[in-house]
This record gives sequence, C-alpha cells and structure tokens, in this order.
Amino acid sequence: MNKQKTPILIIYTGGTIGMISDPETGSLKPFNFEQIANMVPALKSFDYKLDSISFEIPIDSSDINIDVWIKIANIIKQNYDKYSGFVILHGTDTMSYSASALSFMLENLHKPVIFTGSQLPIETLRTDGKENLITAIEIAAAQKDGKPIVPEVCIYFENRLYRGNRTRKYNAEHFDAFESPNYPSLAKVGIHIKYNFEAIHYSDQNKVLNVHTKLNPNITILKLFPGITKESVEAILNTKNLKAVILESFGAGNGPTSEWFIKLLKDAIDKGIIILNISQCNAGSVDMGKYETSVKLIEIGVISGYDSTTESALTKLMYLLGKDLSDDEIKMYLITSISGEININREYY
Ligand code: ASN
Repeated sequence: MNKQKTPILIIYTGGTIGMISDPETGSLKPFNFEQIANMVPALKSFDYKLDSISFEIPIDSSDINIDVWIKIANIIKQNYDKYSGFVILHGTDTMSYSASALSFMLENLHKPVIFTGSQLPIETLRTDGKENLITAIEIAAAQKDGKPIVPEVCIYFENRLYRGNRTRKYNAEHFDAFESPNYPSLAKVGIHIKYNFEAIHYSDQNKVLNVHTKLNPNITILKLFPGITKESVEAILNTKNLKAVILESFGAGNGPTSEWFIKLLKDAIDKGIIILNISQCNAGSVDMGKYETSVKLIEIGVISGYDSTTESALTKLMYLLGKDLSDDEIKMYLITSISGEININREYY
C-alpha cells in the first residue's frame, strides 16, 4: 500500500529567519523564502509533503497589522482541508500578538498552527532558525492515533512549545526569546519531543473550523506609572472612536486612588468604553479587591483580565469588538476562557 505523506504547509511572512543584510546600510531586511529553503537542505529529507506559500513582500514583524492576520487566517482557511498542519514563519518581535490573534480567529481548530522564527538569520552560521524550523515542522506533523497531537495555535522556540496566547517576547538577545509565565509549556524538546498532554487543548470534534476575520482596532493601552498626569490619562481616554482600554495596572490589579483618576475612568465606562485590567507583572493574576487600591476599580465597572498577557487581551478585545455582540456579552466573554488564554481559578497558582 502506498502510504500517503503527511502534508504540511509553511507560510512565510518574513522576520529575521529569512533576512539578509543590506549592503548599503548594513541593517537586516527580509528576503525571500528560497533563501531559507536553500540554507536548510534537511527540508528535503523529511518524509512529509512540504509546501510553502510566501508573502510577496516578506515583512519585519514590526510591520504586522490586522490585515496581515486576516491574510494568514484566510490562507489557513483556504488550505485547511489539504494539510495536516501549518507552520508560520514570522518575526519574533510581534509573534506573540499574531499567535494570540490567530488563536481567537481560528475557532474550533483541529490542526496544529505552529509559529516560529529565529533570532539570527538562517544564513548565519550560529543561526537558531534551522532547529526552530525543523522541529516546528515535526510538531505540526505529529499525530497520535491518526489525530494531530497539538491542535492549537502555538509558538515553538528554542526547545519549547508554548500555547501562543500565553506567550510574550521577553528577550531581545537570547535564543530563548519567549516565555509563558502563566501556563506550562505544551512540549519540551531534547533528544525526544516530550508532549505535555494534560496541558494541550482539544476542541470539540463535532464542531468545524470557523474563521473570524472581522477585528476592531479601536483599542488602546493605558500603562500606569507613579506620577502619571491627569492630562495623559485624559488624552488617552478621549481617543477618537475608542471602544476599549487595557489598563496596565500595578501588581494584582492596583492603581492610584486619586479622585480625578477614578472619575476619568468612570466617565469613560459611563460612555460605554470597556476597561480591562491587566497586570504589569509578568506572572500572576489581577485580583481586584485584594488591596484597597483596586476596590474602587471594581465599583466603577473595570473588568478583570485575570492572568492574561497584554498581547492576548488586546487581540481578544479586537476579536470580540469585531463581532456583533452586546456590551454585556463582550464583558461575559472577557471573563471566560475562549482559547485557553486565561485562568479565572486563582487556586491554580
Ligand atoms: N525584527 C525582527 C522581526 O520581528 C526580529 C526577529 O525576527 N528576530 O521581524
């Protein structure tokens, strides 16, 4: 019998992995996918059917925007039935935002969507790109009992597989550029790939993929700092067309108790603006009411973002505000885990 090779689609968006240095300026700029394929001859040795789709103009991930997420989601939608898994080559700078966005846009996902990239270009001798790419392909193709092992939107980087919407880029220098402080890794890679089956989410098999491509960008971030002025807060809350604000608060969700501050937030909430409280801390959760400095926030209707990353909170709001939902429904979804992005059960820690 002719055993069918597992088909995997690589989507190349850009990022350092495929960059070369510009002879005139010396700075790194994106180059085409052929560059990567030529530098990784091992791609030809895989017993999988590897196809690739490359962005016509590959981009540095600092140029990522909502349209790019929609483009990636549509490529996956159009090719979903043809492939067993997807690998997305993407710059590291905003990879956590993109992986978070896609985790909401691809509802009822049953196939692996693995983001990866590198800190050093593939043409560099010490590149981390080869190992990242090869292992990401293996993970995207990995099956058990005929089913994908990790049917989630993930980031694979430097020997770890993470749930994408739990990650943040925390290091601009080290090869292990990502962390997932509030959720365990989905796999650790050494001689073997050791999957953490208990941590992997499996969508209801009876539900089919539903791709959401309407996102609302009218969101902003208000990062608190000691001494923040009324003028700054006012300017941010008066942003035109504003629908939601991520309040990056201190510690377990705390903020100043000044009357002017609380009043500005309350006026915004009364106008229908959603305010979602996310901690500036890497790990742990917002726990409004624990300190006096967050009691007022609950009273005026600030919503807890629990242990969400800012990247995930931002893209979740874009997704929810892009749907035809009432304010109450949006608030209900914000405190519900849609794609494993939050844990509202504090006993977990
Ligand atoms: N600036 C690059 C990018 O995000 C960084 C990288 O990929 N390591 O596209």
